[in-house]
Amino acid sequence: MDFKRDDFPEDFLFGAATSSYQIEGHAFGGAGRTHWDDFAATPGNVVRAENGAVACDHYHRMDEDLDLLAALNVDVYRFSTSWARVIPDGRGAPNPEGLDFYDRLVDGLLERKLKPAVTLYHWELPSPLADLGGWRNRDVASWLADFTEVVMRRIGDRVWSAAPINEPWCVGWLSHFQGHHAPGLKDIRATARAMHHVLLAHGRSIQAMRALGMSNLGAVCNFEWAEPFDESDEARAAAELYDGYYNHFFLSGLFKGEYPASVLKGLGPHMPKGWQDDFETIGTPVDWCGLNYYTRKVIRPTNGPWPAHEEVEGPLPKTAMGWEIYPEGICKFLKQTSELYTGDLPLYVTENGMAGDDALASGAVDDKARVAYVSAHVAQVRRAIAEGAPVKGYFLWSLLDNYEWALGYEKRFGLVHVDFDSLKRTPKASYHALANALARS
Ligand code: IFM
Repeated sequence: MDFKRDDFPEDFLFGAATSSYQIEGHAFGGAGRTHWDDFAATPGNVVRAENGAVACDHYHRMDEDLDLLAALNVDVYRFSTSWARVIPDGRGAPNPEGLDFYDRLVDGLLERKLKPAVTLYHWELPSPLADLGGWRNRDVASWLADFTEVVMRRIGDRVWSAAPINEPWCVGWLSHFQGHHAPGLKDIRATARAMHHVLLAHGRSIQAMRALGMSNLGAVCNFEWAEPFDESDEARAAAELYDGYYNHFFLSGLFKGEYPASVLKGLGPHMPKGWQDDFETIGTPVDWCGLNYYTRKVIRPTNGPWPAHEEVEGPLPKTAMGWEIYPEGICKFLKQTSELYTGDLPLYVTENGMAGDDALASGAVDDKARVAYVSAHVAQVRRAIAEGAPVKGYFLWSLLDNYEWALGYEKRFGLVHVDFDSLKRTPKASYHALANALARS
């Protein structure tokens, strides 16, 4: 890496991130069924119909993985709790084994002097709640608040930070409009409801944690820079609309108590009754804001129905996801977020990283491309700080190669290679480079 810990302010934190369904092994420990199990079992949804039943078997290999984190010299571990592991039916009786697992995880982190940063929901909705309409049902806000209380009554006294939901755009748009993620809907009415309810649930979950006396609570959104295909007014408007429902809808709801007019033009008629009255709950104050950033998209107009645009392949070098590498975007979003929405509130880059063609050769993985990607993005984080953005941390996605959702185990984002047959972990060159960069002198 071409940076060192000393290049950053004393209180700047480095971390690594994962999520429950992507690494734990959902078949273990009494976890209930989730809509990802159902989605993956439906032909055509996921590469090779793979699911998270075993994943990285982190459930049984937690100590080995926490040792890897500690030796990486990071300060924070961002992980998520599986709703169906803790409450197998989504509501009702908790699973003691599930709560014990997260209890051990938090203690294991603290023993290693790592800060536990928990996300309550990273996408594996319990199937019985999906049966009731999932994110389309307004009651999801109460269900999430109840789940929050069960988890935080157990670990809330020891976590360093907490956020209710990872990437509301993925929960709302990607899963209900594009159908790429569970529950795999392509339905504008479902989308409008899910995009609003995800924020309502966020607010209720924050309130539940405040009621328990917790602090350092935040929101984590994802961002993609939207680039117009050409100079035309039509292309510019298409990119602005993409920017609206991807990058502004959620921040605007959380921090301004309104949704962008351009997005309401399409979603407005499908919003749930009385949505305008929910902003007080949605805007329940938070202590920080997290940004997940990977790429930009080039957008061109089409003649179809709203939103009447499409993504086209851009000219920049790409990762194994086919995503353009555009480090400047991370600086732009950090500055824009503080300027337009969050002011002095601490910002964290809660995810950044890349999928690579990371083959094992003679027991090692020489992922130079990832070292270059991380170095370039971290340089832009430094630039954002120099230009006034209150950025307090940067977290790598991901510690381990893991279940990349609809792409199964094909795409490798890890600093640590995982052989999905033997489950052997092999730290990649990027892991060693990051450990060196973060070593305290
Ligand atoms: O793997 C995902 C993660 O679950 C959420 N953010 C983006 C990552 C890479 O696609």
